[in-house]
Amino acid sequence: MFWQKEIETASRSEIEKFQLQMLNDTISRAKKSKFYSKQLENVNIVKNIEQLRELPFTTKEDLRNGFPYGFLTVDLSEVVRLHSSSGTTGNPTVVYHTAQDLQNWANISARCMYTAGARKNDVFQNTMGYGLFTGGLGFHYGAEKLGMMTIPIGPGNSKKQFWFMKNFGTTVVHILPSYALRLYHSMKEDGVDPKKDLKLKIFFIGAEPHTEELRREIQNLYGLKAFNSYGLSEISGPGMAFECPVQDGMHIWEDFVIPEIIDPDTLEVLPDGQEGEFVLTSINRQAMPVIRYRTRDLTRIIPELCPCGRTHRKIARIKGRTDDMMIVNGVNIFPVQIEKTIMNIPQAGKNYIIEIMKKDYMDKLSVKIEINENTFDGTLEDLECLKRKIEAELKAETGVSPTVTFVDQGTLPVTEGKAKRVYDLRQVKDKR
Ligand code: DLL
Repeated sequence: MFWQKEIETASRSEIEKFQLQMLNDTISRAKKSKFYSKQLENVNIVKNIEQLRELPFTTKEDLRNGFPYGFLTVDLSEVVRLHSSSGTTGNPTVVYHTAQDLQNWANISARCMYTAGARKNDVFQNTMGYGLFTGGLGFHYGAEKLGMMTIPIGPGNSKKQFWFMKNFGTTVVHILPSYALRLYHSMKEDGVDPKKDLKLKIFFIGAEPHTEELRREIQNLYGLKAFNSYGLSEISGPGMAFECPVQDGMHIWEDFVIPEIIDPDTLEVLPDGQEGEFVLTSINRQAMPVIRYRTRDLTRIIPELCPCGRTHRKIARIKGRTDDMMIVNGVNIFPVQIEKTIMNIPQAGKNYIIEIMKKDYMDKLSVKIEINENTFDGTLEDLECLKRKIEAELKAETGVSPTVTFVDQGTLPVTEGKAKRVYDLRQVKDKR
């Protein structure tokens, strides 16, 4: 059931045949929503997959503008869950699921895990966040579907993590790549050697950009295989593309989504092999399908067939993004969220920069703000109070804990033209 040979090794023409059917079903379903009833007003039936290119794109902005129910295709009574983006700036993007959507998502997640070698007798520890973020619940149900004993431990508390690993013989772990490194070093501090003391075999790593080098390091430190996992909340969450044992690119499950790569400037569809923006059409979603959704992620489709025998095409490791979204320890943040918080505080000047660094293997966000000498004339204690107030507000806004430092007015760099606010000092370089 988890290795669906007929589907996963189907020929290109067979794949296109079922995709066409699913795409047309999706279009007629999507037209029940307020947004697509207008957007697809003149679209009736698509006769071949190529014609997908003629349909308009959907953007994150559209989803925000459609808040709260503009994309919903079913009666609210059919919806059994929602997931939503964090942050309070503007409308969040909210994604709705019917019971069938959750079933389909669990099935595709179970397929990913099976592909990487996880089996019913494995013990699965899920260190991803449970809640509005899709990492936790998404793979939770896939793991249970596969029949693994599932430990819904959630993120953080490293000592507890390896206590569970040791006592319950965890073999498979779902983890952020940045946290995998941090966890290893906590183990080391406590004298735990994962290679000797634990039974770990497989890590699923994803939700944030990481390099091939980092993957290799994780594999070497723990003595296991780490599989890259890609997904986004707008199309369910984790499980959309996943590595097979060949570990050279992630299979996009083409019975769940139709992938395209476009030039982000001209919006032209690019041939397989060329790098551009990843665009996805969900063809197996009920409550809220999206058509030609611009993910803003940069990658390319690998043209060669995979030696594993699966015919669903693969994408290369995600290279970066075409927008300014930052991913800090797996949490998605837009600079505008930080700007809005600062602008609401009169004592803070208007010039600021955001730095992201690595410290103790985790991402650290720091915000340097010029003090406004016209509106701030307090003591050093007042300054400390102000710093804590801004830090608390930034935490409430972004969900991470940034450090605020004040600098004198006029000391931050002033760029000509578009201000450069974000300095990502993590050096995510990529070889693929
Ligand atoms: O991050 C879903 C997920 C959870 C994927 C757990 C994998 C594992 P969002 O919070 O909506 O959903 O963020 C989606 O994260 O557009 C990419 O920019 C980035 N991203 C996700 N997976 C990877 C990956 C989840 N393997 C956004 N490599 C996406 C690089 C990734 N970036």
